[in-house]
Amino acid sequence: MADHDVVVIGAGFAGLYQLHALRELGFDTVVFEAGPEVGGTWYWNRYPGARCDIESIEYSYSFDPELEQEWNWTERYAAQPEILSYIRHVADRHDLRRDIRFDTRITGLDFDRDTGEWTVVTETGERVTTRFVIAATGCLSVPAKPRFDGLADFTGEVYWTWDWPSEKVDLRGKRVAVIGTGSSGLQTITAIAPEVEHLTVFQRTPPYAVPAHNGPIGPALAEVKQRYPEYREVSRNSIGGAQCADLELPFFADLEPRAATAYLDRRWDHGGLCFQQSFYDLIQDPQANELAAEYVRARIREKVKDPALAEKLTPRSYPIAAKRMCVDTGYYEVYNRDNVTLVDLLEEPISRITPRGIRTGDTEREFDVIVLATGFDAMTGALNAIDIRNGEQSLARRWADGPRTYLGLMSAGFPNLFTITGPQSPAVLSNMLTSIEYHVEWISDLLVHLRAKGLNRVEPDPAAEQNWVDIVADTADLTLFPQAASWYMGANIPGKRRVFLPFVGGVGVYKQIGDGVAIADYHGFELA
Ligand code: N01
Repeated sequence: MADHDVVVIGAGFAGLYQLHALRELGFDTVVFEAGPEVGGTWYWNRYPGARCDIESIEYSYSFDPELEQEWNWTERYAAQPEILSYIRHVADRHDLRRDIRFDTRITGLDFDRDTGEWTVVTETGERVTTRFVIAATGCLSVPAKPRFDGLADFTGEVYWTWDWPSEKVDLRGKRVAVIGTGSSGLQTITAIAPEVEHLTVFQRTPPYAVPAHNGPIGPALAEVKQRYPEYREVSRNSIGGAQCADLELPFFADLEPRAATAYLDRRWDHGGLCFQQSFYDLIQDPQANELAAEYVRARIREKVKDPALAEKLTPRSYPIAAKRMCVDTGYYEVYNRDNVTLVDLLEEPISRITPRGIRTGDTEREFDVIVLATGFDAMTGALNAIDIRNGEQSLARRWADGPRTYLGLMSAGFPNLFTITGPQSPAVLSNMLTSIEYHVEWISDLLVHLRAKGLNRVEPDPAAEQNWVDIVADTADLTLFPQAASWYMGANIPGKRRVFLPFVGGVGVYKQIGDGVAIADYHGFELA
């Protein structure tokens, strides 16, 4: 008899809801969390300016209607401290902490085919057995740590955005370097520029950033609270798991040029990631994509006073939205400040970090602080960081040529092991909260179904899995996504096989497939 029915790994948004859902259903469930507190991503990523790029009204749980009514977001896009307070509040409200083992990193999972149990191994060597394991380990939780020669010899302070100290870091009067201009870098740069003596940004690939138009949430929240159930239903059936202010989504080819630009204007003025839904086929039609890309380039030229600098900040080498777009609050304007310098690494790559600063070519710039905002080993990193075995094979080995899953939920040969927002599900292409809730509820329903039938084992049929792997790859190939060297493709991790990791078909389509599979007696899964 196993120690537990279910072990959940991770106490972020996904793990917490999974614990709550299974506890309500009467499963003996325990959560292991590597950190000392709930929150996952939102616990660790506390760098200056950290903020969600999905609107607060959407980036919240829908499973608890009272919580929906009682919680009051203050801003259109919540900052990290507010999101962490929310997660803590949920943990307290549902008394979740008593079933969470903090400061306990899981390093191994071993499935015994004879007993049908998983042995879960912690960093300290403790072993716990369980019938089911649910990895709620996050999509962007294992940092990419690019090698910078000399970093260890730097005599100043070094901070990684994903592991920012919890105590205040005083950057006033300091010469600060930031390496990386994805979402984390961009938010850090915008927040610290007014504070530091001098900021030098080391940019390799310029991002496309759209304005957030962030501000107090105002009456919008009260209005949505009156119709939250219907509102959520629309989001669950949308492309991205969140909705745009106007739901109209035209095909580019149906629009006259002036009308197409008017759509871009509307989205730009509204702000946020909905810009990439200006046209239904923005990420498929190269012409639509180029129009949107050129639109952003023109906006950058408007915002940055120095034309040569504006050009360096202008993305040209990849389609817009093929790398995750950034949502900014005054990012480009930062470069109009006298205390900010941009170093274009395409012109002068970093040769090494020296004890006093950073050397590019023959130039050495001196710094007091280096901030690294260099991204994550996305989607598969956290799973591959655990030695997951089924007696014969390791999951990492099986996934050497890219993840192999059925619906992003399970992998053949690894029974009773689920992933929440795993690779080959919409996950990072969606509002994570919508996708998390869908997976938690889908997995919970399946466990109830197994229990009701007196069954205790489930795994994908290899043919169904192959089919899904093909669907994920084929649909991605219909888009412009593969044209960018992005973390969606695993391109930021040396040696990682380049395959498109999430499912591009959208949250609503994915839900239809997932619901259909469940209704058809879990078609494509072997239940035993
Ligand atoms: O990471 P990234 P991130 N030398 O991979 C550069 C979510 N998120 O942490 O593009 C020099 O996007 C790299 O350059 P390049 C969101 O989904 C959300 O910023 O590889 N530079 C790039 O500029 C996001 O997309 C929020 O050429 C190097 C940067 O580092 C995802 O997390 C906030 C380098 C990495 O950018 C990841 O974002 C934060 C090297 N050796 C994160 N290696 C919000 O909700 C890498 N770079 C707003």
